[in-house]
Amino acid sequence: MKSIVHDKIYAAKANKQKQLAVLIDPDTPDETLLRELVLQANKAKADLIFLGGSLLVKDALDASIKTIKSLTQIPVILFPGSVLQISSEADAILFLSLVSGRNPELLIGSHVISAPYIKQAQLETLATGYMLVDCGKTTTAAYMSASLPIPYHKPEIAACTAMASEMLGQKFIYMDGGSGADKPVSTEMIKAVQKAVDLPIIIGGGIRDAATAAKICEAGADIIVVGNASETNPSILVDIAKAVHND
Ligand code: 1GP
Repeated sequence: MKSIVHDKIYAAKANKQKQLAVLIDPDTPDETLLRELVLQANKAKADLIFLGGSLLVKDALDASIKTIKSLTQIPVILFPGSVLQISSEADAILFLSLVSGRNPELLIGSHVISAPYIKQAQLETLATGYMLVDCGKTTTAAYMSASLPIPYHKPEIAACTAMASEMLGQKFIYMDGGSGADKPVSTEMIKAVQKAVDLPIIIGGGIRDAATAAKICEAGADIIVVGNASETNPSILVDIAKAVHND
């Protein structure tokens, strides 16, 4: 089993280096914006590119990866909203268990269906305990997963969920307010999870500026994910990266 991306993330954590992941929606309306996002990700020295979405309406996954890969060396990691989002063109896939929910399909069902395809594609798998957190509005992720997110003011639920994920052998924790969340996951919740586990912690949803990214890193996040804000203004990535990398 490959572990190139896994090792890169763990090495950065060991060196106390925070990382920036740029989330790209393969449905990105036009190729010009896709190219601009990748160019700004390069300029920002972003560490990872996540690619995926809770609901995709175009069949553009492979084509998007080819475009991205023609423009950058940054590893492309699938962030799949469903079993349809698998591509051998990517470097790795977040093998997500939706541990905040109690939907068996997203805890094991989809994994069984996708495992042979992932194996055939020779994709590196990143076993991830994925938690949706209620950050103010019903997101596509919460709706599509038919699951209840963790309440915003319940850091102890997040901490216990992260602990269980670590005990089950997950290698990463991803706490997500969902794309376009009104506000990011609270620093109290991030601190509680960081105290509870030794795993790299990925935080996404509603992070729109450098100051917020810095606060979230300080609370214990190892990887900051930025999606919506970069689509609206790709050049914000440079500012956010400076805060994340502490440049
Ligand atoms: C969503 O964590 C990601 O799953 C990123 O969210 O689009 O709000 O940055 P935003």
